[in-house]
Amino acid sequence: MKKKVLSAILSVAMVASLIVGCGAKEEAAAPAATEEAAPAATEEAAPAAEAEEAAPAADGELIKVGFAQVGHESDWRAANTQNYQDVFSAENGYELSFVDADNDNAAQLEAVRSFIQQEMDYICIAPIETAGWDTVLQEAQDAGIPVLIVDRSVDADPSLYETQIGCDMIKEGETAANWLAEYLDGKEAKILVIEGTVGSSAALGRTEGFNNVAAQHSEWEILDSQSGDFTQSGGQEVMESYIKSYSDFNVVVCQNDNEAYGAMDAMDAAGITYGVDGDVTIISYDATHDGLQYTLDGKITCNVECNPLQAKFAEEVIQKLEKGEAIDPITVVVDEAFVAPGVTSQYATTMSDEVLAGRAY
Ligand code: GYE
Repeated sequence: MKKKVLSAILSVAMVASLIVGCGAKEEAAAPAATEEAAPAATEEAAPAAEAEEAAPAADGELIKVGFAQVGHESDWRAANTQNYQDVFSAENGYELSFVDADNDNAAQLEAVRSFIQQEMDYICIAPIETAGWDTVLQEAQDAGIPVLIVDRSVDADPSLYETQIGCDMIKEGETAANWLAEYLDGKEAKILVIEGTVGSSAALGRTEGFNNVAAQHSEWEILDSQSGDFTQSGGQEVMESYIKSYSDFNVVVCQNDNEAYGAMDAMDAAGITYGVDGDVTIISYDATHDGLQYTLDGKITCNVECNPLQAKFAEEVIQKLEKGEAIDPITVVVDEAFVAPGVTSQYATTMSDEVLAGRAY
């Protein structure tokens, strides 16, 4: 099992609200709510400096924010949760109510309804799926509670929420495929895709973006595309089944780093070589610390970033709303991509020890 020290540290920091036990991050934990986030236990995921400037509400009371989080499926998610808990701290003027929906749509809707009942000042939702949000968003609007859609997007009427903050998933997919075209330079590709959670904007967008570019390459064939649910075990299971069904493939696209770890385990067990010196080229998304370590090691050849440190953008929006200032309807969190040493690309930065050292999550 490929694990990392930071995950373990974060797991300890979040044990009260999130994780059943250290090293058991893929076992289902019941959705849990906490009043006020535990103080950060790590330097690594420290909040951005801007967060420290946040002022408490004008009347001196803490601003009540409910955060309906997707779950704890990945290292990206753990870093995103920690970042919200750091930024929306009591010291910064907030009372954060955090719910881990454990990738369960019904639990996430219930969390939002309970935030409405508790009369939160603001509600942040990282929607598991894009669909099914209109009714509950209308309920929040009727209750006069502003909603911020964070990380992933929804397909609801934008007048039902204040703003959407997140990465451009379609662009990430296009970056991955543009890089692949540059890398293969006209060579044939037989591609297996391990998608993220079905119906999530992260999976939909990365698939759409990749396919947009793939459509221009008649020398590419996408053999299969199945969901690994953004988890390591999901990535491993899908890869094991692909290995049984397909004997001839040379590219595996994993829609997040954790799926890539599982896919690498499956290929190791089957004696399939991968990476810059192997038979199979792996593309991953997220560019978390461990993902970039594998990229530096030449195992993942291209890793497209999605930055989980997004809480400061939500905090900025809330501060503006507190002051009655105008806000942007969309904030796009900027990404880049990274490639293994020895690979150069117009789409990506070549990995080095320095780049890895700068990656805290
Ligand atoms: O890529 C994955 C996580 O929504 C961007 O969700 C996020 C995705 C991220 O589980 O690791």
